[in-house]
Amino acid sequence: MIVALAGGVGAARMLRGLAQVLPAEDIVTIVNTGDDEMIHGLHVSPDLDTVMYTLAGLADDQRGWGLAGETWNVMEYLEELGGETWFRLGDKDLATHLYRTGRLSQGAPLSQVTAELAARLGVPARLLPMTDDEVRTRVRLSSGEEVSFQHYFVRLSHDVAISAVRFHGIDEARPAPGVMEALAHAGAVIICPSNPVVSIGPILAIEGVRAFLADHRGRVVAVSPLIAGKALKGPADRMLVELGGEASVVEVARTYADVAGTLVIDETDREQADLVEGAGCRAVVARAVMHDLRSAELLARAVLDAAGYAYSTPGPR
Ligand code: FO1
Repeated sequence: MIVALAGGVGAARMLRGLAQVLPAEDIVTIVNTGDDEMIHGLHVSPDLDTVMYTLAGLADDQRGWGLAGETWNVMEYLEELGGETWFRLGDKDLATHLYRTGRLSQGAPLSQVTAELAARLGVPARLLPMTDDEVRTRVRLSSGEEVSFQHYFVRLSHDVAISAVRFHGIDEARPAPGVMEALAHAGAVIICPSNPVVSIGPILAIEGVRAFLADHRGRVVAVSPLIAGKALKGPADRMLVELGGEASVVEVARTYADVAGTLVIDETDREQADLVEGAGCRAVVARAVMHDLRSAELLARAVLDAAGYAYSTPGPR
């Protein structure tokens, strides 16, 4: 069994690749919930939904969030009414949010609600929120104002400089049921190519997770979300620079060196392999851009090989 630590789109693609290679019951995914927020009174869990919809084959791959074939009647009417529509919830996606919020208000924990939704959507792999407790990523803009993560990411199109990030509630948060057990039984732990600061950072900050991985870093493999100094999607490259680092695989290695023995980097970053090793991670070079299912599968194989994880499905011809 392997455990994957996951944020949004990059992680979802990696997981789709892993699901081509391993039986679904051998994959447990621990998902960031720091991006969660209440919008229109509904509990939004963007990373959980991106992973869930992708593994169910329902995601809109172009947009990177929400459902394919979505309609927007509710948002259009809300706009006519003068309501706020900067965060767009499609008509079908709204049903997911009504279900989640309804069950949470009945007292069901997020891990339980996630399991229910995943089962209804036919997602075979296990999805665990990092915690059932409330953790909210807060972003300090260079103006000094502090805003919620979705305000920064969606409302401001992450087009503003930042000076700090913090995870409100992290000190009181405990790992969701199954998180530490999955890590304890994992033959390998994969840190998906997600934003190291705001997607993987909150998971590592949950009590016990960083210390556990540090003790088992030999079986932890991270995949760089930066390729030739750029994030394929989202602001990871700019965030690393604005927070005092650099946009490179070497910076990713510095961020993960205490928890991951190996960092998988793209072929275009091959020349930085020695610097990655100097920063504390063994460097493994692979094709890290996932354009389609095939390239995601090949990357998954490279990552499992880097972890020394034995799997039995035959390789591609
Ligand atoms: N991202 C946007 O850029 N605009 C949106 O209107 C938007 C709506 C949305 C609704 C549900 C959902 O699960 C995700 C949504 N996202 C939207 C994506 C999301 O906010 C971010 O991509 C993640 O938080 C970053 O991982």
